[in-house]
Amino acid sequence: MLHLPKLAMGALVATALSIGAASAQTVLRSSDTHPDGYPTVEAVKRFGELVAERTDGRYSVEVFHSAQLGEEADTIEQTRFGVIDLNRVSLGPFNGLVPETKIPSLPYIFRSVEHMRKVMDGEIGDEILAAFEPHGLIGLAFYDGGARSFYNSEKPIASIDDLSGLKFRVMQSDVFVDMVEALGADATPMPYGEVYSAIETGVIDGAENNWPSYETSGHAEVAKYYSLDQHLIVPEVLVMSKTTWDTISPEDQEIIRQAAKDSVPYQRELWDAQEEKSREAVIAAGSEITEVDKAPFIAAMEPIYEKYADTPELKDLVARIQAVE
Ligand code: BDP
Repeated sequence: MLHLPKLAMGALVATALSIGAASAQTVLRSSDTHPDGYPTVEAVKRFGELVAERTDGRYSVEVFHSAQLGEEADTIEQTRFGVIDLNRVSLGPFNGLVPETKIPSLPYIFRSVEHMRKVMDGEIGDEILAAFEPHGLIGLAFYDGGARSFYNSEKPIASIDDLSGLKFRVMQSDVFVDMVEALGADATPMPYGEVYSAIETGVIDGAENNWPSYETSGHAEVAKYYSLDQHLIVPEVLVMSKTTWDTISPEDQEIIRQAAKDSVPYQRELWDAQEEKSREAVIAAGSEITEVDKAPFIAAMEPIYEKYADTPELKDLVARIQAVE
């Protein structure tokens, strides 16, 4: 609920009269799979505060965390159709819809988190944000999702050979299915919320994710072997429904874009702290961490690049990302 002082209220009413009542005090609903307090959830809340402040309360944001609005594949569809206004999701589940998102989702495309930040903060990032629009979404900003590594309930993984015969859950994208299969393991795409019980009941042996997700999802409780292969550094993205976007004045659209960008440094600060906290927490709770020689993993990914960077434009995108120092 918004509580505005009288003066601000007067200004709000005047603005509402001049640009149409439909945009007065609109609460934008935003989805996130993560629990309250998670860096992405907190960053979207901060974004909402900036939006409310800068639009004099014409717009505010309510974050529905913990997958209250559904699992990501479903909430993405609902966002495209304007049922949900905003969504914070990994780029992975967009791979089938927005071809450009496949490239920053390729294994080992980024040399480090710093490399990823530099690319996504620059021209290439803006180009990928713009690529959402023909698909009913407006890309607003990228957040950090750290590096993802494999974990499982069976044994420590120190080499590619150790992966053989194990079954891993991946996000819903063919890129990740092929990635796991190229390493000689089996892959099952599955919604995030189903992974815990799938590991617990032995339907799968493990999954792959960053430290904060590994901890906060509880997966660490049922899959204690975590291998630091860091095969993916997939950015997270905040998108808005184009249906909602089109009801917003150009001035407020600009405010919303800027507020999203302005929430990025805050998310990164929270992210860095959370990674460390989660890593320490899972180790204290008994997770066993294995160092991995990444070179053979990187070499095994060559066919994935050939298959998914399958147009001159996408090949060029790979080359341009790799060229960023
Ligand atoms: C987390 C991402 C989240 C994905 C989840 C997953 O933040 O958007 O849903 O991984 O593996 O790291 O599905």
